[in-house]
Amino acid sequence: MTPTTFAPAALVGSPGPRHAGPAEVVAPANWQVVDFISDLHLDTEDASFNALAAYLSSSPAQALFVLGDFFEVWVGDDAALPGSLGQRCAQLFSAATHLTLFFMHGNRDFLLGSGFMQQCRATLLPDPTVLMLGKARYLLSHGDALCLQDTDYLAFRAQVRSPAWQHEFLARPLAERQHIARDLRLRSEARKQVQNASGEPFADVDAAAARQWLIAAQASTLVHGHTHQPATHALGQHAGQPLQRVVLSDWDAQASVPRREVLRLERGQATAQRIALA
Ligand SMILES: [Mn+2]
Repeated sequence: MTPTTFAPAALVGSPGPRHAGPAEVVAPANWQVVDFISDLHLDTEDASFNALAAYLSSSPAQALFVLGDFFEVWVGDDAALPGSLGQRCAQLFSAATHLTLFFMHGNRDFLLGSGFMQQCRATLLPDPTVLMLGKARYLLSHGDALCLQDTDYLAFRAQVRSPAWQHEFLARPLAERQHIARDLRLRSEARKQVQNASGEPFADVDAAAARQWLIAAQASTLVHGHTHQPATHALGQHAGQPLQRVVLSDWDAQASVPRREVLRLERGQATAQRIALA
């Protein structure tokens, strides 16, 4: 997928025909602070929505990357009807003019399209994408494609990410798409309960695959979400450089201690910070 062209076009480029690799975002010199969020799973204007609104109006960052599953479900940009959650979120993003905004698809909101990006004044990035901040190269991903043990999901993913499936799905009436999405959610919940009862751990990012992605992208840090297991994992070394993956937290307004976390990179600082929003 080529990125939509809403952000300054010079920021997003492909690495060129001479070397294969992911798309790249080259941070301009004025980006001192870059933030990342993912897995808000918004489906109502709850406390997470309010925290997001406060964050967007006050963040010291110059850029925000939303690495997937911002919405619990997205059935097409035409669902952002006046007064809907989608449109209210687009209003928040478009008002945050001090931020350059990027979105990546998650497994829930993979149908976010160029119409919604324009409403948000955001740019949709392919998964994965490299962010170059000074000399540092970060590989950004939602993370679902790296959970190699989740073979049922990967088969589903291959199906629903195909242009033919999406074209056919988006041609259906909105109400029908919402019905199908509800059905898929119920089935996914049921699957989760079976898995919980079995005591088997949920599929996590495959370390060898993550290393391969990093090496191919000439990056040392993978930043991803999806697993809802915030942590930093060492991934050994390559060419004398330590490799690692940094996992974003999900947001949960219902948790006993509500979770709403931003991962923050500052230019020239080796370590990312985790910021808990009030
Ligand atoms: Mn996800």
